[in-house]
Amino acid sequence: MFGLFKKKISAAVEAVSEKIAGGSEKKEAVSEKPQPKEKPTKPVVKKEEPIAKAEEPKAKEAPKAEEPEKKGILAKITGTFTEKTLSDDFLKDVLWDLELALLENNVAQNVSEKIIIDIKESLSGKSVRKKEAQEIISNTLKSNILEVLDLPKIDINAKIREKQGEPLVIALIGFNGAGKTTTSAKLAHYFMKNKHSCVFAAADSFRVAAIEQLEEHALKLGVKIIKHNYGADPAAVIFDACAHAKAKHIDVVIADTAGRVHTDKNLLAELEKIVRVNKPDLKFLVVEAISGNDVVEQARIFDSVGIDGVVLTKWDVDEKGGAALSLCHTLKKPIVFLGTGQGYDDFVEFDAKEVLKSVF
Ligand SMILES: Nc1nc2c(ncn2[C@@H]2O[C@H](COP(=O)(O)OP(=O)(O)O)[C@@H](O)[C@H]2O)c(=O)[nH]1
Ligand SMILES: [Mg+2]
Repeated sequence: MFGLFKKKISAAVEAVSEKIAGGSEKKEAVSEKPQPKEKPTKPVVKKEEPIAKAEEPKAKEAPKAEEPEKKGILAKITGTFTEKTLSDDFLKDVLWDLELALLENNVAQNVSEKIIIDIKESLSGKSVRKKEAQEIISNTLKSNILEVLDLPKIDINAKIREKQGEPLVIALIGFNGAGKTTTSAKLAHYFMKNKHSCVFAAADSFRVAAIEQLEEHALKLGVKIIKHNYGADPAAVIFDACAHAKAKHIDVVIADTAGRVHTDKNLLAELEKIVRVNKPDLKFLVVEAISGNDVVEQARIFDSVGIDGVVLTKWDVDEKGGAALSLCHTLKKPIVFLGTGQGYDDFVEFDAKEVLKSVF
């Protein structure tokens, strides 16, 4: 998980830490702490302090040219020579590389900005070596990512129990091709493994072959499917599936809805009707992990009907991870499952701490 994210972000942290460590020593890049002034014409020669003077006699040039280098190395080891502190301007420049890496991994701009501000605050006015810089940056990244991702979990199995005999109704919503039908099948497989019975509601009566696609899964999984004809009212299909589930004491109704383009007002109105009529217990937004920054816009539009959680699909295709951060930050709703392939078992419960462990 987060494979690419890990690779790219680790590389950026490494590079940025290197620059920051350099910046802790380079005068031109950072603000200087006031130091006791030395008279330039009369350097005080101490045994342990090397002399770095270009005006020295030529005969002594060779050994003296090496001395400042020695001093630099010694300073790096002891840390005593680092007298410059990191200025905000310098950090802003240097941390841009990290911000870019976050943006390239589809982390929404407001999320990456917050991360960078936090890192800047942790480093500002400090004088650090590479390892410390790396530690500060990694820890700030970790705490920020955890803060964004670690939202209260949805315990679906507990929700089924809470319904006390009534079916739990789950509606999957999202764009065409996001993976709603595949996720319907994976959910059914997941519930059956947990000894819960399911019924499908073929509520995508809009897209060509959508009903047949779900029927195929129903057949393979041995799950009953409630369907109407194409063009039928999807709210009515789900209503019938709920009635069937109640009559047959089925635990879960999984409603596979039509993929809707958020600019299509009719389809959104249809979704609102589904919610008004059937009051699903859980509305899961199904989103591809490969979505770019438009994921935030998608989430906001679909959240007009009230999203309870997210299923992030195609995690196996793209491990950037940024979409996960952006969605959680925008919706403040948890990612419930990750789709990790096309098989029924390629479906894992999302755990923020586990994900984080795999990144750092
Ligand atoms: N690699 C991969 N492919 C997926 C995943 N989920 C769905 N797909 C594929 O994405 C395509 C669209 O999925 P579908 O369920 O029809 O999307 P829908 O239009 O939202 O119902 C299909 O080819 C699926 O096999 C996933 O987690 N990983
Ligand atoms: Mg579909």
